[in-house]
Amino acid sequence: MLVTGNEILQHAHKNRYAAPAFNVVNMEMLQAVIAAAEAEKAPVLVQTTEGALKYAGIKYLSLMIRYAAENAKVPVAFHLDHGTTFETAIQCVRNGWTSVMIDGSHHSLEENIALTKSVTKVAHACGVSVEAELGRLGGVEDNIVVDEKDAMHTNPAEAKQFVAETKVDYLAIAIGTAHGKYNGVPKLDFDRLDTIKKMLDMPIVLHGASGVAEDDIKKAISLGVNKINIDTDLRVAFTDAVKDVFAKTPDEFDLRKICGPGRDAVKEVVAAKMRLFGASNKA
Ligand code: TD4
Ligand code: ZN
Ligand code: CA
Repeated sequence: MLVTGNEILQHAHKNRYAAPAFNVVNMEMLQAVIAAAEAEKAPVLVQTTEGALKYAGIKYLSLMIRYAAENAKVPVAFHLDHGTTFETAIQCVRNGWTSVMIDGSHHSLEENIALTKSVTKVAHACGVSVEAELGRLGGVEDNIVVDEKDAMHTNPAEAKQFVAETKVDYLAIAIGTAHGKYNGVPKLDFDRLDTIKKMLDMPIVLHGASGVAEDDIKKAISLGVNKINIDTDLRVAFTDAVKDVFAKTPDEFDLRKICGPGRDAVKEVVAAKMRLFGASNKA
């Protein structure tokens, strides 16, 4: 069934687990996520970036994902990941998304507050939940030194002010993760997470979670992370399976025999993440 992001994240916040959020760009990724969620009896967020909207088209994604969510046996929220403008966020609200992220993390605090506020005002009036971000995620190649790290990671006092002024439903924070593949092993700032969770007492979101050690994921959940974004691990699972098809049958040209194994591989990774996040059997 299609639900708002808030319905899933409030349940996760109260029951101290993390709802998984997976990026999809096509039918195979979507079907893999929904099939795994049903098999694991897990609530799930299906999310699309602006890049996905550009690739597939807003109407294609909207109709396909709404159909999948409405017919799923588990709660599914339909989320915009890293929306950068008021216009994109509201276009998604108009086209059936039930949760939108407005990412003003590259702006000044004041500008981030103003942008986020403009989105929460309209989205909340339409019954759509809102995620925002404060602090900056590392780039994958960044070799961040300690003082820079302190400047980039989410400031707890600012987070408190940000949430009070913007009325966002859940907040993405920067504690040392990065999007994409890591060069080394990321070191997470757990004390900061603990402080922010205690000060805010609301659902917290962790981005860039592909490649983070399983024990660190578990620790982050125990300290109050309630939504975890995974993209890279799914891309790798899909493409590894496709590479395997071509390694075994280099002349294959039936798309179903190429993308089908990709879909199966993604389903397995999604199910494993759901178990790791404590989301299995929470639907
Ligand atoms: O928000 N995300 C996913 C980012 C996806 C970027 O997609 P585009 O290429 O369309 O912009 C995450 O936090 C996931 O991070 P991960 O480390 O798992 O990839
Ligand atoms: Zn992200
Ligand atoms: Ca990552």
